[in-house]
Amino acid sequence: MSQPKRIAVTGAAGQICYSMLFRIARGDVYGPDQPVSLHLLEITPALGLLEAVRMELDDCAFPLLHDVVCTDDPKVALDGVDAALFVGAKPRGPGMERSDLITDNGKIFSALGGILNDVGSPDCKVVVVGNPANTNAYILKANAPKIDPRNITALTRLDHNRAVSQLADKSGAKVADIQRMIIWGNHSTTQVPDISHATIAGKPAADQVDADWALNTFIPTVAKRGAAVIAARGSSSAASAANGTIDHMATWIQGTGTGDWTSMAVPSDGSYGIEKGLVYSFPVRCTGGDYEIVKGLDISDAVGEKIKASEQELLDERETVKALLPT
Ligand code: NAX
Repeated sequence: MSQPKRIAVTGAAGQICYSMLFRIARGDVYGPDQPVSLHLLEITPALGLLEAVRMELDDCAFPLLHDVVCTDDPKVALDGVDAALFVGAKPRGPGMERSDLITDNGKIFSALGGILNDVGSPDCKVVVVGNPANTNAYILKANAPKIDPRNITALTRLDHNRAVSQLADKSGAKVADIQRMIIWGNHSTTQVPDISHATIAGKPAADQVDADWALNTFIPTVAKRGAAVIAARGSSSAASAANGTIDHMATWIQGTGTGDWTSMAVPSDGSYGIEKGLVYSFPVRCTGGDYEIVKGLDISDAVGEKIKASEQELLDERETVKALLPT
């Protein structure tokens, strides 16, 4: 068997991680032949709860789980890891928007970015889940210049999966028949779920659902799904967020498969006129452990306007957190 891949996970005693760690330990990110080590980070008051998570991981006797490190020291958690999943942050409660969290959570990511810069491996693959995810990833990236900036990403795969599910429901198709969904922009209510290039069993989705639904029902339903889950369960999405995070990492590492793409928030290279460096969700193809933004897609005026509005929100968020960005 090969050397274990080391995966750091922050906020490891929280609700998303309770749905996620067991699946990582079973091989859902790196595949069924790759041993893994988990480096679990929590704040000091949550270490007791984290110990309970470790006990349950032990009790599963996962053949691929090489070892588990539990710590409240980010230097220990992030030291030389192959992947880092930044989940730990304050979650949204009822009636809160993601942006309400921006200042409190931004500070966590500037501090962790500095530590990742000191102890992280330059090619570590990073996904930020803690909200506001895109801007937290931006802050992390700005504070970790030694890490390959292309490897600092944020989660919009949950939104992508929500979009696929809504389209399947509306069209009566199977989820497995849907390809080439896109989430553009910020993981927020300005995100742009876009079926313009999606296919259902190889045929254009846009021919199978009406355009008014795609613009005026589908987009807000997907964009506000997080708030709908909070309203229904009194706390934010956990199992589906864990699943989205695992999908994000597994697709990045194992590939998108023939003809398909996925959505990842990645540093913009200027594609589609989006400001370079902003962590913005694009359609991406993944192969060989790397990703590339899908280029040259036609964008309608209606979608184009929304794409720019989501970019503007990210520019505004960047302005709000500028004190956390090194000059
Ligand atoms: P929980 O409150 O259940 O867990 C968060 C954990 O993070 C807690 O155990 C806390 O002690 C820990 N923590 C706080 N600060 C930390 C730090 N500096 N270092 C390490 N650990 C720290 O929240 P949970 O429901 O797991 O949500 C975690 C984050 O994911 C929240 O910010 C939430 O808003 C965000 N989400 C992001 C989603 C996305 O698609 N990008 C969707 C789901 C979720 O809303």
